[in-house]
This record gives sequence, C-alpha cells and structure tokens, in this order.
Amino acid sequence: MAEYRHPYPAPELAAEHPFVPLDFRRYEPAEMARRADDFRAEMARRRSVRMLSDEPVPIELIESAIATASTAPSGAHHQPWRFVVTGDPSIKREIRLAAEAEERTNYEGGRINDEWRRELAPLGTDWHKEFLEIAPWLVVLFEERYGVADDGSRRHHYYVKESCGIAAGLFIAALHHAGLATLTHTPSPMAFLSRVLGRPEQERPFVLFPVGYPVDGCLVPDLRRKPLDEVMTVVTS
Ligand code: IYR
Repeated sequence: MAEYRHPYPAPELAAEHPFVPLDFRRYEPAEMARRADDFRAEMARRRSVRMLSDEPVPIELIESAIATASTAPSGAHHQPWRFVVTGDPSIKREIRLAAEAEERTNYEGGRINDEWRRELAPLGTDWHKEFLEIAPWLVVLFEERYGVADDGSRRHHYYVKESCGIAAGLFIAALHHAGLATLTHTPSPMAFLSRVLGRPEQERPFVLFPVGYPVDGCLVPDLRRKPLDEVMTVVTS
C-alpha cells in the first residue's frame, strides 16, 4: 500500500490549523456508475441561454448557487472571488447600456475580426443584450486580485484566474441543477462593471451571469459537443 509521510501539518501548526476527518461517501460500483451517468446526462442538458424571461427568481436560489460556487478549490484556500448580485431595474439598465456600447464597438467598430465574426455567426450573437435588462438577476463574478486587510495591508492571492474559473463552473452547474438558466457573458472590456457596481480597486470583473428562466419556446443553437475521444487522451508507458 502507498504510504504518506506527513498526514498532518507540522506539530507547531496543529493547534491553530487542525486536520479533521474527511466526510467522504463511498458507493457501490453500480451506484457509482448510475450517479456518474445521471450527472453527465443532467449536465449535457445545460445550455447557455440568451433568451431569459423576466419571471422572478427567489434570491435564495441565487444565494445557494453562490454558496456552491464558493466550495471551489482555490489557491492557498484564499477564495479570491466576489459574486455581486443585482436585480435593481435601473442598475440592470445601466449595465445593459454600457455593455451594448462596448459590444457595438466590438461588432461594428472592428474589435471583432473577420475570423472571429465567422466563428460567432452560428451562435446568432450581436451587440444587442436585452437579456441584461430582462433577466431578474445579474450576477457578476469579480476576481479579487489581492486581499486587503482591515488595516489596509495587502495579501497576495494565488492562481486567481484558475480559482475563479473553477468557481464559475460550479456556479453554472449549481444554477442548472436548481432548474435555472444562465449565460457566461463577457462584454469586453468589462471595466464599466466595477464603476456601475461600485467595486473596489482590488476586484476585477471576471464573468457576468444573467440568471433566470428561459422564455417559453426558447431556441438555442444546435451545438454538438466533442466526443470523448477528442477531449480525452489516456497515456500508457
Ligand atoms: N462578447 C461578445 C462576443 C462573443 C464572444 C464569444 I468567444 C462568444 O462565445 C459569444 C459572444 C458577445 O457577448 O456578444
């Protein structure tokens, strides 16, 4: 059996940073396969939705998805993320107008080149972003580039983008699992979100998620996902 040398932190750290027993569930092989298949099938139904309705969504569902997202592993467990939530119509409108101004420059002002434009054409996107005003909630994930203590001193964060990327993935999975829809929207550049939402210097917008229910009769592009052999490689000696 493989042996581990240091199952616990150094004795002088144990009092302040104790280790506790892992809460881990083991399942029978058949149940493992069933759980894996069920989860895969559920996640396979997740789609980015741009046609969100204005139907209200209880904030408790948003809170729960953010709490799930915040279970993500992060560099040195600093959890360098902040989920900023608004359902305020005037703020949503301000965000829509600012995002559309940027996206209009992207699409019509040449920030999107011809190759990129061809790649986006099947998605049917353009600079209009009605969903930013219509969806009941906008959740902006800000990456915290460094920590700021009460005395104003800075604390270095590690692997901020990786940590936030993982948190974003858990967030969209949690929303989908709860029966909600979202879109990973990255209006570019996104600096206006810091201004509109009044965020401090250490935070930088990472992704904007409009959250809600799809409109009745919602259509999405007929995307196919890569088969496993195009995304997985097993290496042997
Ligand atoms: N941010 C723009 C363009 C866009 C870019 C990619 I890459 C997409 O997958 C989809 C859209 C927009 O939101 O329209």
